[in-house]
Amino acid sequence: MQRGLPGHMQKGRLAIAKYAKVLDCCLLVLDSRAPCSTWDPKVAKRFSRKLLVVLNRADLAEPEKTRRWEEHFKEKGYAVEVVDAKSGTDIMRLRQALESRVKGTKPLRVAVLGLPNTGKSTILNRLIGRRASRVENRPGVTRGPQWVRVGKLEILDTPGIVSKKADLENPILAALGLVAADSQMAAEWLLERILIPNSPALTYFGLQEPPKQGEELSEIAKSQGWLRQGGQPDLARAAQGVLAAFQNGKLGRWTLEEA
Ligand SMILES: Nc1nc2c(ncn2[C@@H]2O[C@H](COP(=O)(O)OP(=O)(O)OP(=O)(O)O)[C@@H](O)[C@H]2O)c(=O)[nH]1
Ligand SMILES: [Mg+2]
Repeated sequence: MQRGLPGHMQKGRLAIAKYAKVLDCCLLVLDSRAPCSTWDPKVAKRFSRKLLVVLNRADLAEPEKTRRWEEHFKEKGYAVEVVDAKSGTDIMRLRQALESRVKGTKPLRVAVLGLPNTGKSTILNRLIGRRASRVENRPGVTRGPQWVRVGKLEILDTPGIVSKKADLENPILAALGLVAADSQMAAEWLLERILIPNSPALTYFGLQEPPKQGEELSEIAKSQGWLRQGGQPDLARAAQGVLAAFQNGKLGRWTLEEA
């Protein structure tokens, strides 16, 4: 057991070890905005050629950078599909990629793995065409592994797994809403990157130009009227507002990591 991780995430990892032998394929669900931070080297090693990389949330990432990430994983020898599971874009291609792996009459056993809140249950629901698994916009929603069958596919939804304790402190993962870390730290980290000239984030927050480094959060708090009693900027409120807007795509499409 790894210390410092929530209980069901540890159990999730043990369950995967148990199921790995019976699985024919593993969908490793990555967030297209941060494919490197959401990559799981242990899962990749365990499943190797059985791995199919899913670049999800393509609707929130920069298309050209997503193409580069797709190439990157292909060059490493992995099968890759780019999807937006929320609207269902390109899910058909993912289903066909899975069906092409079916051999004879035996069902293909597929697990959906990835960090919490990457969209695993949404992908499963899309693949099977109904709401079999609960979906919510917060990490830790799926509590235990669950098998669902559709045609010749037997799909296992799993609880999101944080494989490294460092992930819990990674500002990128916190900015994406995949782990619950210090939101002020995550918002500051994010704003330094996205409050650049011509950024849609500037327009969204009513700023004329990028604030000085270190003053981003307080400038936004002032422009949005997020103030505490006495008129001081409410930085905690501003951090929540910034992260929510970013995670909902209101600040434009961003890819935070380069291939
Ligand atoms: N914009 C966008 N949102 C998505 C996409 N896929 C999933 N979501 C949203 O992301 C949130 C999390 O989705 P889930 O399917 O519950 O994520 P999960 O990986 O199963 O989460 P856990 O069970 O907690 O590990 C939900 O609000 C989904 O609607 C996508 O491609 N684009
Ligand atoms: Mg889930």
